[in-house]
Amino acid sequence: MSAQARSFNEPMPEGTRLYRGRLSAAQQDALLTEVACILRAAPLFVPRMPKTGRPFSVRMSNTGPLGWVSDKEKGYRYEPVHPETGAPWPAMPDMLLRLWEELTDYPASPEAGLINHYAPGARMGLHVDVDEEALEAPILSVSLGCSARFRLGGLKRRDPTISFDLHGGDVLILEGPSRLRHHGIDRIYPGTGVLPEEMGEGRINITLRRVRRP
Ligand code: MD3
Ligand code: FE
Repeated sequence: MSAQARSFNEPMPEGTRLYRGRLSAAQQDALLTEVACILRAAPLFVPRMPKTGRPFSVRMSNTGPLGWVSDKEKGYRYEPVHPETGAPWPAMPDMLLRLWEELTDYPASPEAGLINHYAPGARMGLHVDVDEEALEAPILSVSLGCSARFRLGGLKRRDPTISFDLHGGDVLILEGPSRLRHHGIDRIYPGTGVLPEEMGEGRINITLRRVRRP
């Protein structure tokens, strides 16, 4: 059996829930239309690593009251406005708020919807998400467009990892004992999905996060 076939059926660790094909093709199209509208008001920007200023290969934007940003000078943080336009982030689509309500039992709304855009060749190295004060809240991720190879590790950087593919329409929830796991995107698979014309070829991932404790 190939590694790919084996990992496909791998049981998810505790606190990791994968809803394959949770969004229908029509729902994915509707959400992508909303994302296109958000990106016209809040264009994708290139985040930079703290201290070195090295650019990410993924471009980002945000929806909701807070957005994740990063630059050389001030590093990783949440801000209420776009780093280049200074405008507040566009409101979070109802569809995403409803998905959060339906799939999580967290008693408050997500504050940040981080939009990641992966062009062919873009990747995201293994990392943990720890910039949120509300670490007891789940993270909900929606994949759109091209498929990607996702890697999920443990609490320590060198812990063993499992890999599986995320496709357009998949929803992944990370909570409890999985909330602080390392994770990353090794690659996207060009030609496996479509985005609206103005976004070019690639993959969009939206992660919903609660930042402050309610
Ligand atoms: C596992 N994004 O924006 S989403 C990120 O596909 C990020 O764009 C990836 O990692 C992407 O920080 C992965 C799935 C995800 C999100 C948060 C997690 C997996 C996670 C937090 C803990 C463990
Ligand atoms: Fe992450």
